[in-house]
Amino acid sequence: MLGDKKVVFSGVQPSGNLTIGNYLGAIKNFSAFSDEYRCFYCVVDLHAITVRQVPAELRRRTYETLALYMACGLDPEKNTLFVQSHVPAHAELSWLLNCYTMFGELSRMTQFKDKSAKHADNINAGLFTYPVLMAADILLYQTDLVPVGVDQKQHLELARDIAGRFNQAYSPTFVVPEPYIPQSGMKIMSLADPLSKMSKSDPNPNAVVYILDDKDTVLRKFRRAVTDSGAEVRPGEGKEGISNLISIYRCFTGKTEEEVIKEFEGKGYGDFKTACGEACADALSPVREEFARLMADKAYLEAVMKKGAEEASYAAARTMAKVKKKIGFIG
Ligand code: AQP
Repeated sequence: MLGDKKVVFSGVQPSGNLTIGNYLGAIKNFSAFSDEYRCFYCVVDLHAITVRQVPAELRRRTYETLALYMACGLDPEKNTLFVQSHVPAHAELSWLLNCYTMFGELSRMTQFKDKSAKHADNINAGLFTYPVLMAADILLYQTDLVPVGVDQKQHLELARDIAGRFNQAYSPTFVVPEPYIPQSGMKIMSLADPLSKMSKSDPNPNAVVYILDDKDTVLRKFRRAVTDSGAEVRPGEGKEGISNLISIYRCFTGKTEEEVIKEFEGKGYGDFKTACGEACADALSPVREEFARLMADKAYLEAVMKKGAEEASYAAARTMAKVKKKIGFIG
């Protein structure tokens, strides 16, 4: 709680062009909290450098991610929108929490295993301690609720364990956060390999639909999506590609599984893929337009970042003072 409101925190890494996985699993759901909760939405650039980034691209994507937050409906007057590296308390609390996190716990994180396999030439310590920084992000704001995609559930459980451990070692200090994984926040899978997650850092652009792809590109990518040799639009074993497309279609149209199956009865995969592309492109078209408008006004984006960093720093300072006192540091 902050004041009389419960707190929501979430973040997205500026580590690539944002995908419909980031949109459906996370950002699309953020604005629903703005009226009732005190909301902090962060562009987590410190997380992004666990994988090598080209500096100019990281800078550009940081602006773009902030602009996308707003283009997806987040009003900076109602939400604190900020960049993680502008609030040094994230890194500071992360160090402290490292000392309350076990090596064995971090070793079990599936994202670490996946990313170390993908970046075998750069298995840095930051990649390993990434979930501790994520715990710091969340606990710093006394967060009650964290809207994330289902792929982040394991990290959130660790944040809860760290909070509980610290509270038990001293006295209640951190709110123990709950995940908020909306029904529409299903795990969106790659269009080229429906057994792996759709990821913004996937080197195959046909595997991924980006939020900012134009309509023709979206339609082409859905048409090329990998499916099985069957013809019936229905989820099932060995039909991971079609199951994924059904999830995506449902997220964009709000239809139930039964409604989708009925709608495409007697029609082939081709018709269904076209309908998926149309639904996706139509939903994203207003986002793309608003994004272009916002990106043309860098001074405004910088003013939003500055205001957000001030608001976040103020809230973070309260938690840091409490934590340092409990640990025994001289204030
Ligand atoms: N495929 C997905 N399905 C559902 N939700 C997803 N999210 C990401 N991909 C999917 C959700 O998006 C939010 C922000 O993710 P992130 O940028 O912090 O990092 P990530 O989960 O590692 O996302 P990516 O796209 O896979 O990035 P890279 O390729 O850089 O690692 C989170 O809430 C996440 O659940």
